[in-house]
Amino acid sequence: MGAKKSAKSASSEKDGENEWAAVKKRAAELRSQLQKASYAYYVLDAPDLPDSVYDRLYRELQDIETAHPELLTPDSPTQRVGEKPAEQFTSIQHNIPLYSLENAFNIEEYRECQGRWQRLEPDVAEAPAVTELKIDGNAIALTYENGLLTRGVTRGDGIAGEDITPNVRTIRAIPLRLHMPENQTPPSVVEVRGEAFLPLDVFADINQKREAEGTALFANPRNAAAGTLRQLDAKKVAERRLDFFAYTLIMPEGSGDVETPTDQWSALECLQSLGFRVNPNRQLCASADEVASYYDQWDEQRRELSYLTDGVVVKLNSFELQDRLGFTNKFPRWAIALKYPPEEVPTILESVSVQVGRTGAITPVAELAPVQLAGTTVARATLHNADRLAELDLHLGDTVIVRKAGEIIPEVVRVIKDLRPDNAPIYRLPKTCPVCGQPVVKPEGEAVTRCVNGSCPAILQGSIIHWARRDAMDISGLGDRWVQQLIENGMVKSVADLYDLTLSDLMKLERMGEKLATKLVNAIAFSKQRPWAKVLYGLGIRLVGSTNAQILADNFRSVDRLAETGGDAIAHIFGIGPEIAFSVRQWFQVPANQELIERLRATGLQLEAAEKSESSQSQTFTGKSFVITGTLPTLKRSEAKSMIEAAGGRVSGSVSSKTDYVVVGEKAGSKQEKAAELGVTQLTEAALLVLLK
Ligand code: 3B8
Repeated sequence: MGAKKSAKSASSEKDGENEWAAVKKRAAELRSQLQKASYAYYVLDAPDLPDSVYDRLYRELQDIETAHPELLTPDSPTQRVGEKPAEQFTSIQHNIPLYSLENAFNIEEYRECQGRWQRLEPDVAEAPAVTELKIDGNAIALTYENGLLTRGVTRGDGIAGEDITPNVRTIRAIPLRLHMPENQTPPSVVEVRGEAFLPLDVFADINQKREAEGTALFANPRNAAAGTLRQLDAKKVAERRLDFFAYTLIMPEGSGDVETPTDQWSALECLQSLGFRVNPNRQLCASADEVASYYDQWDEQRRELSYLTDGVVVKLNSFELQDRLGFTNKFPRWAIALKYPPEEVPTILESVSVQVGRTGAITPVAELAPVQLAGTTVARATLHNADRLAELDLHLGDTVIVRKAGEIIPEVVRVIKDLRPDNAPIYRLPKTCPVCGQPVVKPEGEAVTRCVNGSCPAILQGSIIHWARRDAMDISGLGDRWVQQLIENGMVKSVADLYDLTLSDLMKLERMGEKLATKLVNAIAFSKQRPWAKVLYGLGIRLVGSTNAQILADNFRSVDRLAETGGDAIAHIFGIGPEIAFSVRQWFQVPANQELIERLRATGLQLEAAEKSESSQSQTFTGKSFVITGTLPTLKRSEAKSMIEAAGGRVSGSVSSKTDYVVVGEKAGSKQEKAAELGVTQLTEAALLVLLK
């Protein structure tokens, strides 16, 4: 695709005017190629350009724009992230109000509503309706003038919203320029409305980060999306990976070369062809019965989606009929939200119990009057930690709202203070560990309260359960009830004791049969074969999750090497850093832990890496040399390095003619330039992962 020519070489070909014209043409070409690729990637879900090529084209365009700022256009793909934060959002009046939808809570209410419309317009009886998923996000309105995105506004109160244009520009599912067939003119003004939302995995990541930082958690993806849209720093918005589904197209007739749709179904198709992401799970329904089966079908199926839906939206398909029915002062008379039963319900807080985890973290748990919630009975819900408790200001006897979102365990989201009984006592976390009775501590700046007694039985129980995890030592059958008994009976005081358990020891446990006991003894014995990285993870050192354990095990091929290495040397491994290094150092300095290692060694566990397997001959990257530069989107460099090495490749620090591949990330500098100079193949992280597969 003639993408090789760089801005520089283009400029050396011709002079003056000619040169400028050529560069200008090239910039337009690049913009169009990048725009097409983004559309294929984000909207069609069918990438047609390798990331590496995309990145190269992107950078070429960036270079041109830096050299010739006059060629920079507002719809350039390089302009997705606004550099400077807006002062403040300005209020903007909507040309046409952003109405909200009337709610129906079951199919009967929908039929009643349809009956009311029908009394106004008898044609409603026979009229087809479009059903769409109701995305649980934030409505926004986008304006395109002569094909260019010029404005993005929140719903606000429906009459006026906030100008969040720089933030909207960071959303990849929103085109900066309408997609038009060659030589066709876009309409002079178009308004597109839709829902901006956060996918569930992105939401989970955000809250996980906030929990680690000790910042207040977002209650749900919708609030998180709303918070993100109103962020002042568009760069932060870009990091949050908002997504968007378009559902309304407002386009005056006879403007440009786009045919004005006459019904909702073709409007959705038109939106898609203009470059928007449109939810694919729509249906044209001929009757209320068909609406009912769509509603039932998605009540189940929506759980498989990567975003939250709280109902379906039913719209009469014909725009002509919509116009005849019009609006009440609040809602359209041709569309309704048919909601699913709420997954948040009120109940009474009866008491609070306290759990102690493997790290000593104290988690308050609400004991509730049982309620039906999303198909299950809920009697307990997490209160997370002391900070969250303080935020909620919980009193015993309070009416609280519990919520279950997807797979997540139920949690208490709010307290209805107006319903608080007189004299209801405030709940405070205990000052001592409920299991061992030792004082608990809450380090400044951390949200978590901890028991720091190394021999607290709760911590021991948690650490044994962690040790037995499938991704650690994989001891199947060692469940909570056995672990608890083993500890209570004094049979196990550390994970090393597991390896001394005999069949007859286990048979002493309540309800333990011979068959089960045999299985368990075998599973424990078998775990001695687990590799060093899994053992290291199983030890449960703070901040050493399974990935970090793998990195450490790859860099320190035995426990002795790791134990004798200074914190600095550990911290210098890519992906590890000082905090983790400190935690590792600290762990190995505790005499009890040193003894544990000696006992595990005596037991015959794998405390060093196995020799490289003989299969290394035929690995993907055998004999290939790699350089990694810049920040990769998801992998730490150390992770990329271990993956390359695991596939037989070598990773070095500098690019030379002997380098086979350069893996490039964000802010890749001179190494990438060198690679380009030498003609070394460049890979993005995505490309690397494909090759590794
Ligand atoms: C008219 C049509 C409001 C909406 C609408 O997924 C109107 O269509 C609206 F006045 O709010 N959350 C959707 C969704 C929301 C609306 C809609 N369609 N799919 C949604």
